[in-house]
Amino acid sequence: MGLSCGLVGLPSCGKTTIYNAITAAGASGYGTEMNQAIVNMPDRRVSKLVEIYHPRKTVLATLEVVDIPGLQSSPQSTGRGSKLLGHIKDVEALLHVVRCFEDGSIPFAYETIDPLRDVETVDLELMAADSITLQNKLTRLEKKVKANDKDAIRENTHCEKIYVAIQQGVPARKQNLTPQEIASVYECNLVSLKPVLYIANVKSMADADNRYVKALKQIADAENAEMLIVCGKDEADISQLAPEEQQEFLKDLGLMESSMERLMHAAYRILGLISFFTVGEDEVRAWTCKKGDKAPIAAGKIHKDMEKGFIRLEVIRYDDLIALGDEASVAKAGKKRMEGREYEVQDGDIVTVLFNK
Ligand SMILES: Nc1nc2c(ncn2[C@@H]2O[C@H](COP(=O)(O)OP(=O)(O)O)[C@@H](O)[C@H]2O)c(=O)[nH]1
Ligand SMILES: [Mg+2]
Repeated sequence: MGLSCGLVGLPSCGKTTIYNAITAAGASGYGTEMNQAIVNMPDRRVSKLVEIYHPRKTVLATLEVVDIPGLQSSPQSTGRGSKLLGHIKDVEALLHVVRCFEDGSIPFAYETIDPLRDVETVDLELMAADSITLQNKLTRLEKKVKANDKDAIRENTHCEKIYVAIQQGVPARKQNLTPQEIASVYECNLVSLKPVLYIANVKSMADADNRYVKALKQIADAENAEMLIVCGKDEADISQLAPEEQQEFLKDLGLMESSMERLMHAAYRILGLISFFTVGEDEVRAWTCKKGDKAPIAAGKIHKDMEKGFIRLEVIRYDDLIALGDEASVAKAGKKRMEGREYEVQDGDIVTVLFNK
């Protein structure tokens, strides 16, 4: 495990509120401390599989969500927020919450609501941190470059290029970096390189197309990022209710599913994750792996021995199982497959691992 995403954004944009909605943890809104939780990945497919197998145990995939407070509205000094930036370094993706609601009673750093200004402000702070990281790396490389070390010279060129673009105000994730350039700054763990999911926090779904949301959508589109609209406050309240009641309220709000469910799925996507399943009377379980992971790696998520002694993978597709009703029918239809070490596990695969113990 260990993959996590962090909520970032200016103070009072709604991070803790949304964290509460995701985790139903009821964290206090005022803390300057970081909140952190392992959250179950909602997955309707698991519920369907449970209807088929009636397992004794059901386990969902999980994702770590961190509520990172403390980004300031005016990044002037370099030292400030270093602890916070450390937390940002620890997460693999950023859920960037942007205040898209007007409410005079809720203090905010600015008089006005302005998503572009807010996003730029947060990006500035991320880039300030990356500047320092890159400068340090460039200093470390100096000696080797002078000694004509080929690798160091290449890394130096890449780091300088990224550094210069950051000075011009372009976050690393928007620099269209090549795989080689990314490799050169891999150890820097640049925060402005982390994938971003934008979250437009609105008061109600009636505001879903207000001008602030539109402005944020433009920002997201310009960098090929996703944007989700959530009613942080309402969803946080709803998450405290019993599941049946939650459905009622969501309907009242005109929502089919909790936007937290959509949010979690989007976070999964930007982290490049997929789910596969193991099924049986004992347990129905969702597992997480990276898109593109080969069969032995995915099997290793279940048990390290399965990776070491991997022989092959029996795979059926979730959709085939649902369409045909049971495993025997899937097999009869010729849709049960045997896959080897080179097979890339797909989202929705139901697998059995054959391995040497
Ligand atoms: N009206 C309204 N208020 C919200 C919404 N989201 C958050 N708030 C309020 O805004 C204030 C700041 O939210 P909080 O989550 O603590 O912001 P954080 O500083 O980003 O963690 C709290 O009083 C919340 O109740 C929303 O969608 N609508
Ligand atoms: Mg907070």
